Amino acid sequence: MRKRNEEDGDVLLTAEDINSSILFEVAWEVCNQVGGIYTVIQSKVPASIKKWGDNYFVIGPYYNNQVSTIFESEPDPEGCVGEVLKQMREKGFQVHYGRWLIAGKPKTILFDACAIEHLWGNFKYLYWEHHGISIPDNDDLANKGLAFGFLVFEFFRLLAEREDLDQQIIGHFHEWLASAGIPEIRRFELPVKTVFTTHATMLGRYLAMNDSQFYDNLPFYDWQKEANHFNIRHIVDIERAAAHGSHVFSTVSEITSAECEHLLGRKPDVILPNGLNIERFEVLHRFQNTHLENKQKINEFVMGHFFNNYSFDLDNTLYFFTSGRFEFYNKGYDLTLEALARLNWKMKEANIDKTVVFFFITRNPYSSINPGLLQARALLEEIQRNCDDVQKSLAKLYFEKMISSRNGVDICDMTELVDEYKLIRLRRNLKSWRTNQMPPVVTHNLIDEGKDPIMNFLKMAHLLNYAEDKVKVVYHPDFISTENPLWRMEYYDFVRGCHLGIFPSYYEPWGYTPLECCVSGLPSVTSDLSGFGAYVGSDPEKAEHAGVDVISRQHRSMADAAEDLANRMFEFTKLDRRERIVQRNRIVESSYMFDWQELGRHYDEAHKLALMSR
Ligand code: G6P
Ligand code: 1S3
Repeated sequence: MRKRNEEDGDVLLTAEDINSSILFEVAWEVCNQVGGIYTVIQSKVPASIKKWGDNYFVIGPYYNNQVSTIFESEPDPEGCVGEVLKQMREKGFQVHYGRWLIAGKPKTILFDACAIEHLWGNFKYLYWEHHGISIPDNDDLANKGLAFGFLVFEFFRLLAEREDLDQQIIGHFHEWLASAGIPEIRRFELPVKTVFTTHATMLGRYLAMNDSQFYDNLPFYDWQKEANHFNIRHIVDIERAAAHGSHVFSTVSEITSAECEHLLGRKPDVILPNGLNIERFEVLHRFQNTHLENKQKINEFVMGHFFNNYSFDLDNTLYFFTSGRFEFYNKGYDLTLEALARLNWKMKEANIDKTVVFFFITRNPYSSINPGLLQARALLEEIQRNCDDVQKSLAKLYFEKMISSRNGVDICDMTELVDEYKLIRLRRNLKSWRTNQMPPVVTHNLIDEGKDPIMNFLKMAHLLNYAEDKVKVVYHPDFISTENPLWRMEYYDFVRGCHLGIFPSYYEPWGYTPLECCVSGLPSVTSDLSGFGAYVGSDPEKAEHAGVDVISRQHRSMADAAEDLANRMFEFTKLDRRERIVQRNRIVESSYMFDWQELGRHYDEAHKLALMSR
């Protein structure tokens, strides 16, 4: 490709570039939520449409059981794209066209890779013959990704063949699962400008999980040996073929760029930091109320979880949390746990008159929600209903008695107005609710609690929700949702109701969680080994405004980093309510820095570089 030349000053995408091109953004997570890439594409759509208008499409996989609620079919669009979709159907492929039902409702093409399972063997043979890459039969996902890659390639081949197409085609591919078509596009020299963005490297993720000296050893790994060792050679091969085959290669952060250089053998041409669609997040002037409303919902959870055994002052309780996929070391759960044990000790020593409830929100196999917790929650709701009932009847009787009284304001003893039966019912409720059993740490029955590293640490550290602990822990091995009977709230509302996010990752190409805190007005702690942490931390003033505290993990012992994290949490517990409110206001005001309207310019640069490439 033609490398960017700073002196040219010509990397700005112009209106003419946009009018004369069609941009197809291809990702496995279009209409298919798996992880962080879904957030990238979905949040970026409004800004992409604002920039590209009608010349913007997204392409993803078709999963029958998943698309029904988020995808709406439409007749094929007029023009070349619609014609190609018809041609593909005539060839026997299952192709869907419509709108992805998210903000911006982008024009969406979905290819069904499962419907052509009979062709997978063929694709595998071709891929091996053309690129020397062999996909094993037992990796179902890789096979689907490969078939999807061939469908995308076929789409671009037919589109590029059309004589009535007078626009340049740009294919922007995200992550290895969507990128298998790139080497084919290049092999056939299709006139398609390709951009490949990797959001991590597969090998990096595995190595970081298994090597505590990952960053020091990065320049010295033998990628083939390691890929074979972890049994992910075919994925690394696809990743490398896409990285080397694309006109423009990109990733989400400097830290992952270094990883790409060493493990994939190509340095990314451009870094594409992730943003968010800020408007979606918060009506700015309301956000303090939103915090309070959602905190009250978390209070209900906490009452259901703890108060049948002992209680504490909710007005002096702080909610801290971490969340993400269950990668114990990569997400820094080990460091967080160590810091929590230290925080508990520090708060007790300093006699801090507050309680911290720390939530681990992640996903780990479980058989069911702890039935005891469900029952406690149901009983609590019944107590609440019965209290409301007493309150209502009392108000009515009190009112009637008062207006019929001849003794002025000195009326009656209220307790005599309450129906005996209702009081007995309440007493019974309370008796069956109270328990001597300690509030559990984990909310679900884990499949393998004996081997669970969070549980093992907590047991070893005796951080098990004793009444005297200042730090309580709730380990919730599932994501929060409105369908979950323990919560009945959305994850983002949960975030808004908390006070502090803790994300000291060891391996994190970007890391949306601290960014999500920022746009919700919450301060957070992250590490210099996360892409976002390093990005925001390179400008301390910016980091301070955004409420992001970046702790150093690189070249530092675990004990040292844990002490640092514990101290930062400890300092937060000393803030009073007014200080927290002021801090939240400042943070939310700075969130515009991470809006796609601002960060989308990096994507413009990648697309311009692609258009300039030969
Ligand atoms: C928001 C509300 C206030 C409330 C406060 C609680 O700012 O507008 O009415 O007192 O949240 O803040 P805290 O940090 O104690 O949860
Ligand atoms: C990846 O998802 P993950 O959690 O597997 O992509 C995300 C979006 O770019 C990124 O935020 C995250 O760090 C990566 O790890």
